[in-house]
Amino acid sequence: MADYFVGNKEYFPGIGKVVYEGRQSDNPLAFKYYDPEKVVGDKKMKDHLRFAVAYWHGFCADGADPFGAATHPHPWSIDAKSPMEAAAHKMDAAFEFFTKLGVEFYAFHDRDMAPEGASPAESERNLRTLVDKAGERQKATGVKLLWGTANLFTHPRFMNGGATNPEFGVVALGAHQVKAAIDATIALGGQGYTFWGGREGYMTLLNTDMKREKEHLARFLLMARDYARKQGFKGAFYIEPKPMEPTKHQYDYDVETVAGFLRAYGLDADFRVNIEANHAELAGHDFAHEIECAAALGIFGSVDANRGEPRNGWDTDQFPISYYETALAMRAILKAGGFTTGGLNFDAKIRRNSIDLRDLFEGHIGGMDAFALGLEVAWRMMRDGKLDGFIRQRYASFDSGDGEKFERGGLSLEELAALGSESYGTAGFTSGRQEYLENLFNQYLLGVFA
Ligand code: XLS
Ligand code: NI
Ligand code: NI
Repeated sequence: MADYFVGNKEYFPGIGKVVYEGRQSDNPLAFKYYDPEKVVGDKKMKDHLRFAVAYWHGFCADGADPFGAATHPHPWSIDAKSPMEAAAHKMDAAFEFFTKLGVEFYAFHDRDMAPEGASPAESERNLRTLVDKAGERQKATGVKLLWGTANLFTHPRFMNGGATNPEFGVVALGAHQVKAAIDATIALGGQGYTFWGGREGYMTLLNTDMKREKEHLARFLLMARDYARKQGFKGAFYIEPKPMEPTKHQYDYDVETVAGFLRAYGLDADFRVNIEANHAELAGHDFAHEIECAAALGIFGSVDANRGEPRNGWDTDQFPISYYETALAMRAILKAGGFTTGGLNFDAKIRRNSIDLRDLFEGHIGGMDAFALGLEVAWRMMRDGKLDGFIRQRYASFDSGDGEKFERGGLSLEELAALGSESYGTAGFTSGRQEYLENLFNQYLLGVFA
């Protein structure tokens, strides 16, 4: 094994293990709310939150944007003599980061971890070599794989799509990559496998057979599922909804759309959704809305934790910082029963002009603190039960009598209509009390009910 595969260099010198110091701490490199071992309700914080770091943003994205070149230092690629050596160094940096930050999980795309080779076979060999190294690093550090995925959007060959490409040859090349990425995910004990269809959509209907493309996507997913199950994969498959970008329209628009698609093609038993906060916003939804939708449909899986910039119409992938939003999201997650295979993956990047190595730590620390506090607030609300009690009460007329009969399908429209004339004048005049509930929510947020 080449020397560069035995990592010994420190890439984040001067930064030690990030620890919990409490809300009074003025140490920017300490947690203010995230106290991994603290028990909240039935579980430790770390087991509720299951934080993951995204390999692509942390160690691959370099600050380049459509208007300017890379700005991030990436010390791990400076002395590398080959793309494979650079990938090995990058992995050392990544695992150093995971362990110093104290996250238990990470997520990656095939091409984040290993460079594309001169042929599909060489690309697969490259990936296997790096997967072996990742396996060793996982064993040595205890860090686990939340999910793996394949990148079917960066290479120019995917400019017209991956699984929905109008050329069969490209679909087949995509399958080669997905098969290898599934193998990699299984080899690393991944708890999930994600499909984000960045280019599975269209730029104009003038050149698109939408029906055919969607059928191809479904066929591709069925094949991937069957292959993974045959190889013994027990984890969850996730579809990550996003309405657009880079395509004008992405088929996996939002949770409801994905749910309909999964049912239409018989994929609903194996697939769940990986909900990204910024994507929810692009679809015109609240983050918590998407989580509640998924929970109601029984397909809640995992979360890409980030935030958008509401005045920008693209995926800015910023670190989450709003306690209000994280509290609403954690409430929805707790209501959904919490995570099983999924977790909170920081699909978030530091800004182009954040060029110190500590910035990556500080971004994650802020995000982890935001969710830790969100969890505490959500737990307070659940335990106290005022909000849930209010909601239950609001629907109480369906708990017994004719309401209950209606719910279980025991009334015809004629019967229902007859009951309608009886409730005339009395039903319909109950306040939704939104203002009271919003104020109550703020009291939980401020720790008044602790
Ligand atoms: C892009 C997506 C992507 C997926 C993984 O918008 O969020 O990063 O999470 O392919
Ligand atoms: Ni994402
Ligand atoms: Ni995204």
